Amino acid sequence: MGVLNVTPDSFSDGGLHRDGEGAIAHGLAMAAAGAALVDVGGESTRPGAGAVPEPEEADRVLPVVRALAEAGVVVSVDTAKAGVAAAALEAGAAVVNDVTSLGDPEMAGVVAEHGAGLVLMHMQGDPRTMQDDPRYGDVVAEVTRFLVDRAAAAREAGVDPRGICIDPGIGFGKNLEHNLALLANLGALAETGFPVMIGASRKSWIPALLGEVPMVERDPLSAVAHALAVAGGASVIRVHDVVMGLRSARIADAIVRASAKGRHR
Ligand code: HH2
Repeated sequence: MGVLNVTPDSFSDGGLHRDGEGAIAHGLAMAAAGAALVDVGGESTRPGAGAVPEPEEADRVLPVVRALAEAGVVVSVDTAKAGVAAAALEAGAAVVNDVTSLGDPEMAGVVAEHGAGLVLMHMQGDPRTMQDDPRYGDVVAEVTRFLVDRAAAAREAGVDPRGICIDPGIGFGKNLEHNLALLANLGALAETGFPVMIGASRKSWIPALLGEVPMVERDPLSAVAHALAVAGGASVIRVHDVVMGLRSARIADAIVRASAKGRHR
């Protein structure tokens, strides 16, 4: 999944794809580079980010969603608002990526009505305060339980369970230790039977672990984490650099498949 932020303030690429034409070109380029999905977002969820009013978010994402869908790109819309999701699905999006996991009570109904796919992500708290002092007893068990519960709620509301993907939400109300525990134990999530998505791209776990690393140097480091995530059971990685993400995921996937085959000899 390629990240396409049509925002002025996203943490790593804010302002880069603000004008519609530039955003569309970048989305087409990511699809041409092999992204199976392009994730279009109009509201930053970086720590401290404020809310964007619905009409403004819709104005940002809809022309981009429409143009990419018309060009045959499979589009997901990164939104927590059912109104934006509905308009994006009408405009041709196929998937809703909801970082609040149905925080908007209308969201599941909208996804069900359109027969769309749904990404459910775990977040502790909200973006304004989530990194202040996140705490868990057992982070892996709590995140898994939450996502299974949200998937059941989506299903009850009529969402096709075959279209549900779960995401532990790297960096969303998690300190370094929490992020590493989740990345190291993706098997617990994969065992739920839902495909697992990981979005570790360029996030602050990198400087938390290594000390300051400029944004432009973070893609290969993100690729290491994503490759390990694929080896650990992730099915989808959400990346800014699609070429690097895809190549590293394919290497991890090939090694895992070879090792599975080797066991049968
Ligand atoms: N991370 C971000 C946004 N949406 N969705 C899912 N499912 N998983 C993630 O890890 C995830 C997400 C944050 O990254 P980015 O879009 O690059 O930044 P911003 O929120 O500042 O626009």
